[in-house]
Amino acid sequence: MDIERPLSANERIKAASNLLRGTIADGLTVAETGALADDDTQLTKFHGFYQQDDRDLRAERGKQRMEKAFSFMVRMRVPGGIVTPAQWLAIETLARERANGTIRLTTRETVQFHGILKGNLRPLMQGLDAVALDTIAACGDVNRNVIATVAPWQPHLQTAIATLARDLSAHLLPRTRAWHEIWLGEEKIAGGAVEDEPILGRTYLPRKFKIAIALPPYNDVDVFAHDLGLIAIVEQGEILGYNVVVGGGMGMTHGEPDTYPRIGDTIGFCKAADAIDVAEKIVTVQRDHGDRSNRKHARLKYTIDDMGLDRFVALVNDRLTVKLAPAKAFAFTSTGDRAGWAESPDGTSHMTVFIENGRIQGKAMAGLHAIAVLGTGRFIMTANQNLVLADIPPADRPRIESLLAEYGLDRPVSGLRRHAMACVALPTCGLALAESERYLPDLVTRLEDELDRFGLRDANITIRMTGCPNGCARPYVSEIGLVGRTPGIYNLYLGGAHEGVRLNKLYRRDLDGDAIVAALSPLFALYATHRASGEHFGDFAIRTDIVQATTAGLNFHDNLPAGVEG
Ligand code: SRM
Ligand code: SF4
Repeated sequence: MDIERPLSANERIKAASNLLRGTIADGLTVAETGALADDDTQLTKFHGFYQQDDRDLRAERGKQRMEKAFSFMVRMRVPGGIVTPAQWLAIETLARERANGTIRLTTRETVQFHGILKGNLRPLMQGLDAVALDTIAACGDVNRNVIATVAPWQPHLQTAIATLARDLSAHLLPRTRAWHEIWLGEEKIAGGAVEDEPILGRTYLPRKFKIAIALPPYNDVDVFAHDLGLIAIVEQGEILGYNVVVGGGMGMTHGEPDTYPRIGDTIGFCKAADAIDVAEKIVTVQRDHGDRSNRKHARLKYTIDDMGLDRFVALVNDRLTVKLAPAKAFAFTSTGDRAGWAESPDGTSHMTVFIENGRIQGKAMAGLHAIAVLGTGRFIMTANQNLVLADIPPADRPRIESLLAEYGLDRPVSGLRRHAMACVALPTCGLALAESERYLPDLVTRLEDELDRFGLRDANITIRMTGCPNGCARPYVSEIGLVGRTPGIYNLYLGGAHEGVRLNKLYRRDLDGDAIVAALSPLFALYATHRASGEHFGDFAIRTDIVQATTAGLNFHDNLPAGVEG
């Protein structure tokens, strides 16, 4: 029997917010502070932005008794990650004029702007709206940006899944007009008409909710790391429907074994036409049964583990007109992005541009500007923080090739670097315990030297770093995972599957950079000499007992190597 527990503070804030309005609009006019009211900083997430402060400056400003260096991070909603060159140019202008001059591609196929001062929030939102972009529900207790496999070289299938991503995002979007009122100055609803939230409910979801759509053989979206994953099943060149995966998630807290990353469970198959209904019913089961007391226990993964998968599936099927059918067979080969150029049967070409940790600035920004000005093709952001220049007609390809070369956007990188991801972390992320984006490139350089010693420069090994255990770069499904503990110190995880179908396992605690290199170098040596043909590093780590396989979120913290427990 459920024990009544008090609702979390966020539930109170949502309930009192008048459908996400709070006092945000008033707070924008207060010139004495660069910040917003505390409760409003929870509500702004639903509008797609976070209040932050520059952590590099925190101590110094504290000493001088100055207010923290407040600024805001704004995240766009771009289902499927697709923008036009004209939209790209607008994003770039806004980054330069209203933010810190950089564009940050995220692990969820969108853009974050950093360093926005309070007075620049409205102009930025209006600038996005002017090119048909928005930030609605990019953060907060709602369905987030829906991501989808990036495979423009299969145009017919890519269009189908990108359309589903857009439709899902629109269907599950909050219905409140708060965003339009506050940021665009839209008239308040006249005549006392009552807005409602028929799907999400007036206090929205208990926690964030994330959807990914994968198109085998590519698991470039890490479909098993999502609250809801849809895996396209293709027969005779058409998408028949989707396998449905539920309860994936990455976040955990150091030292709290009740929190854990989890790989989603496959619960069945639905026809393509039913996918939106299936998503809606899964969302509403989570809305009604998710934990609204403890936010660390509120994601769908815990709802499922608490009630049991069978009961969860029964609840979903009860709400569905067309019940889930048995799942169908499929296979994944990788989680990474393709390298370089690919061609479609219709003659168009697609170039995957490697963007280290998604940060675009300086020469890379100038190069992408020069390409966008040509107005050809589309820009597609990937869930691996890269950018695909898609649908380039044959006549435009030579010009783009020369621009890529001129701006260094086609430089070859090692297998490790190409499969590396780091979260933002310092200086903007308020939750960071250690560096990530600013540190991983140097660490990869050191690891490349080790890989070179063993002839492994081209080995495709996934490595992901986060500055804290929340898992924003999905480190727990990588072959090498590094998770920040304190400044300069990381836990090292091994044994994730290259295809993103298995969690990794803690291998060593509390390592600094030297210790990380010292721990991995002998394993690279063993891998070079003892791997089976085609065997990936993560599978090798399991087969050779370097770590035990993690078979479910609930045993992520079990069976650790000797000396690592406790
Ligand atoms: Fe994340 C919180 C950045 C993808 C799990 N994430 C944050 C915040 C907003 C910090 C905060 O709450 O104050 C970070 C802002 C940093 C900054 O300064 O910009 C942040 N998360 C990011 C991004 C930008 C990482 C990146 O380098 O690309 C990604 C933006 C995605 C997007 O465009 O929507 C990002 N975050 C993820 C992912 C990966 C994914 O979704 O595929 C995860 C793990 C998957 C999952 O959700 O389980 C993730 N972020 C979290 C969590 C832990 C959630 C949990 O269930 O425990 C937090 C903290 C929280 O929610 O309390 C968090
Ligand atoms: Fe911040 Fe932690 Fe997410 Fe990195 S993983 S961006 S440090 S919340």
